[in-house]
Amino acid sequence: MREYNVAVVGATGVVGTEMISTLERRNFPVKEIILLASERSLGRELTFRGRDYPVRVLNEDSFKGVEIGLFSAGGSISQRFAPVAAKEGCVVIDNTSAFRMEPDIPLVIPEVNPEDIRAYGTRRIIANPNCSTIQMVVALKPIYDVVGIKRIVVSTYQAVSGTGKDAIEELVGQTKALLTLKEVETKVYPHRIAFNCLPHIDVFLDNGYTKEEMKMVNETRKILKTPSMAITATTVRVPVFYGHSESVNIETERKITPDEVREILSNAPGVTVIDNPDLSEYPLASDAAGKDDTFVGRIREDESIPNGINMWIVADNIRKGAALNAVQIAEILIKENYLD
Ligand code: L14
Repeated sequence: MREYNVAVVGATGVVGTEMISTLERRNFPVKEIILLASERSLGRELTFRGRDYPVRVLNEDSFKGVEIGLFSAGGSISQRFAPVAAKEGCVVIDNTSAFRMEPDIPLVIPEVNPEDIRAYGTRRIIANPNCSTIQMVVALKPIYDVVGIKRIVVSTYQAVSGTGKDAIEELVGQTKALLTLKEVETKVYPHRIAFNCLPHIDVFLDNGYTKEEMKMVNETRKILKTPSMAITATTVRVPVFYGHSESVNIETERKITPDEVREILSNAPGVTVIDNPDLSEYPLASDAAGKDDTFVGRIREDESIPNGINMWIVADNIRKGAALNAVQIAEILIKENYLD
């Protein structure tokens, strides 16, 4: 079997390290792994398949001979280096929001629109959607295919790991400080995240929504190819380390019962239904962390309208929300022979 030279950009980060372990876990056909990060990580080594590899400093010459680039080092790094990698013949799978909404860049969830991958075309960049978008659309697409969806109302409960290591440390530090009556330091987020909920993820836009909220709206429309679907989002940071949870309300075109939704989702790729309220069984971030699937439960009728369904959707934001989705895209590139 052919093997490929794979670069991980942002290799020392929360998503980067998960990308490395995902390549390993899924037995991705890696010929050579190239680990790239900023100067801050110089001197570090990371393990891949039992061997230690040095972390190299990302620069203009990093992509010679690289065939697949998994980028997760922030939007400005992607803006600058994804085109450099593409010029060297590398296909970039970009985990940042830098290119997602550009019309000639595919935005892909493998369970939803794998056929869009082949159109990476001249720019040689494929965008990985936002973590909150991915898990919601993985669960909604099978329902959309059967009865259509008119409107989505979503509120998220997002883990701090999405922001990175500093945010994980901030939640640990603040929790310890509060429990030992010490002074609380706040650096990463504008307010204390420990024992709190912050209705603020990414920056605020002119319309009063956050950029994270508008990513959910615009990315969902692009992936489903429904440019005018009614979607509204409220994204909230909660003191959870791994796993995003979402309360999702949909209004469908045609009537569907909760039993039918459970049946459809039980057969949907990448979805596990956990819905036994009598036994207090429903998806939890603490159970989803470290797993690949998207978990759906609390499926029930929205009794305030004729065709409404409510549900609770949970996934590991670093796995399906980032690293796993990116590696799945790379797997399709290979399997379908989309790489030249
Ligand atoms: O990829 O949780 O658009 O702070 C940017 C915000 C990822 C999550 C993206 C967070 C997100 C991140």
